[in-house]
Amino acid sequence: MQAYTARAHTNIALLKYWGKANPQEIIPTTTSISLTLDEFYTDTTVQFDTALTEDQVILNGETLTGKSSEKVSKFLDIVRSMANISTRAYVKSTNHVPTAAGLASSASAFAALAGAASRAAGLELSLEELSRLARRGSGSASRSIYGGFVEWVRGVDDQTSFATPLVEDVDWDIQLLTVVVNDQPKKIDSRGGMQHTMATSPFYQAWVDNTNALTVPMENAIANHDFTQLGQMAEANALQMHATNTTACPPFNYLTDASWTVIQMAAQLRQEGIDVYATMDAGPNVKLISKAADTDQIQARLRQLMPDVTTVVATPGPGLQIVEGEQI
Ligand code: 2P0
Repeated sequence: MQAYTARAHTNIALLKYWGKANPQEIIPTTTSISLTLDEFYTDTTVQFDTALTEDQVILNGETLTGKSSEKVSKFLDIVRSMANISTRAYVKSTNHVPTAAGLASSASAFAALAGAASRAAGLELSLEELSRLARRGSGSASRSIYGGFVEWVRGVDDQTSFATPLVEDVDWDIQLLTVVVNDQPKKIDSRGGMQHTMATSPFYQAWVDNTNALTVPMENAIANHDFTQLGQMAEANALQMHATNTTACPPFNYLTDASWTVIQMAAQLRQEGIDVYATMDAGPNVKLISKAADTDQIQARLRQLMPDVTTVVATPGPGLQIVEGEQI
């Protein structure tokens, strides 16, 4: 069968997904809103081949085994059942996401895999169907089907839970400046972390209610290019998400002293008139929602406070691309 290659860009949530109403089908408890990034993406080639007796998965030049390869095979099983085939596949994937930046790669990985695998299996899925399929690999992947600002409507089941674009071509000044802090704490993966928090934090339901109540205000801030409103809501939502982790039982925490230094730096810069806000995911790195015009000032302050820290600037990026063959 013909090989297909897809490129999907990663995304960062401004309104977060943190918990599943249905873990089997990955139906979230909250609607989330994200920005797809230009600089970081995954390229994945899939070819189904009757000569194979099992799926063969190569990530960044290394053959995957064990749990990681099982996760890909399980996802391919969904595609095979949709296409009514049982053929095994050859999957070759390259992540263009700097590991040190700690930016999520499962979003771009499963969006690219959904695109390449579905086409290689002979399916012609709509973007809505691709978003639903990508969601079943990793929730945040549902949003990486589209470029720009994207909303994943939580829905209630497989049919109703998918992402839609809010603004695909972002024509105003907004960027995410990732501050890569060095002191990586013990890793708790997001799947396990969100499940534990949901089961044990007494504040979890309050977080869900607050997040869902922010959906329309955040849509409006994006439509109005209201950077300040958007930044304020995103920072509050991120801090509230992390508060559910520190109030889980037993508690855990992705944020370190270095993360807090950056969060407090953003607050100080705002007092000095620079519009900059922090958002954090399942790790200690802080993404500063900022304007290109302020990059130099933000980086200068960072160098004063944390001389060894590195930064990665990312701007809004495009949606999924799929081509025939092994090159994109
Ligand atoms: C998000 N995160 O909205 C949130 C904020 C991390 C913090 O989506 O279990 O890898 O595969 O659906 O998508 C990371 O979780 O989790 C994530 P699964 P996923 O971006």
